[in-house]
Amino acid sequence: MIDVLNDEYYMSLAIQMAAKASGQTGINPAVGCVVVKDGRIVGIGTHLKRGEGHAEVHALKMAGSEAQGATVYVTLEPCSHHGKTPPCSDLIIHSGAARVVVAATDPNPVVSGTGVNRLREHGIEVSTGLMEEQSHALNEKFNKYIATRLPFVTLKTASTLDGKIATEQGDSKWVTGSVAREQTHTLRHQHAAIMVGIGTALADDPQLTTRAAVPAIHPVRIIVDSKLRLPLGARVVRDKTAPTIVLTTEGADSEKRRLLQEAGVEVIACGDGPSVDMRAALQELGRMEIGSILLEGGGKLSGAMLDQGLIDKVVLYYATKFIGGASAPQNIALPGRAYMSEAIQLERVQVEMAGEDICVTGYPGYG
Ligand code: AOF
Ligand code: ZN
Repeated sequence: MIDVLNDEYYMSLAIQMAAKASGQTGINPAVGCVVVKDGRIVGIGTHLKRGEGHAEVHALKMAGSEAQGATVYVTLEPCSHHGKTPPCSDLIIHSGAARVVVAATDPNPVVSGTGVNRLREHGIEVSTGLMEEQSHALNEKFNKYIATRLPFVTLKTASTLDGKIATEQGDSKWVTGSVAREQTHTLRHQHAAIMVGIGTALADDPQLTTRAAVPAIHPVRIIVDSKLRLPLGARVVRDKTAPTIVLTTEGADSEKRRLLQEAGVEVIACGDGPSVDMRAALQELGRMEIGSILLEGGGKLSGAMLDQGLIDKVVLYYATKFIGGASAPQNIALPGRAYMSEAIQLERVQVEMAGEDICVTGYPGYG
């Protein structure tokens, strides 16, 4: 008999554990696993780092011989392939577990249903789909990257209600409050890279590091700089807190390129046009195993990428203020549409408060 309530109880624990490790597994998914025998939790595990044990490995090790006849709850289909680690489905089979409850199947083309099939072939009862949505939400970056080899791009902005990110005089401290700023650092932790345009880098000389209340990882820093205007004295060049990549064009000054490289910056030319070919750039970053990018401005780069259909998700903070100014910079400078029918429609929209600010999240539909 399948007891859905019980199943949800354990699966939600597995989801919670996975959620806490989200952001630290690189291009791998965040996965949690709980092993239950006769009404007792006998093993728990989370995938913590790419190249190290999968969630099932830790949980089954803890369970030991108690895994015999047990139920295994896992937020992602157990793998069936030899990657950096051996297949989890074989481990489950050898453990003697009787039943496996899976939240989501693994979109990795080398797994994709074969893990579940293997378990079934060995007489293990398998059900899938419990809390699938939560598992998907946790792994939206992995799900895109593993299927396309392109990084998942989240656009984050912080503006006034009239869409301004600074005043006409350039003052931007602070647009939003401390809660929104703290959440931004969590977002940084959850992405492999932070990206900004050269305008933002010149205006703010940002560090682009993660400064959250809980321990956090610094993403790779990416500056989009078609003419290599980034000063050698910029903080992202001088401080060695995290690697820095500059995306530029073939036509950029070769001497400046050499100087930046000497200073430890990786310079990548994408396209020979006047601006960086962002589609080619994302392909290159994907090849470098950068699975997710947090785009933090400025408005022109954000608008151009949204226009090209390169943004997967938006997180837009709005301070409940107006500052106006025709020349005050805009959060998203999207090239104008002639007709409402050409608007980019945000889908799966959620609105919540972040302290005193409004946070709108959603997924641009490019259909
Ligand atoms: C699982 N449990 O906890 C995770 C899985 O290179 P590897 O060996 O780490 O394999 C990575 C792939 O394994 C990854 O792309 C995804 O398909 C799956 N991740 N599978 O059974 C886990 N993290
Ligand atoms: Zn595995």
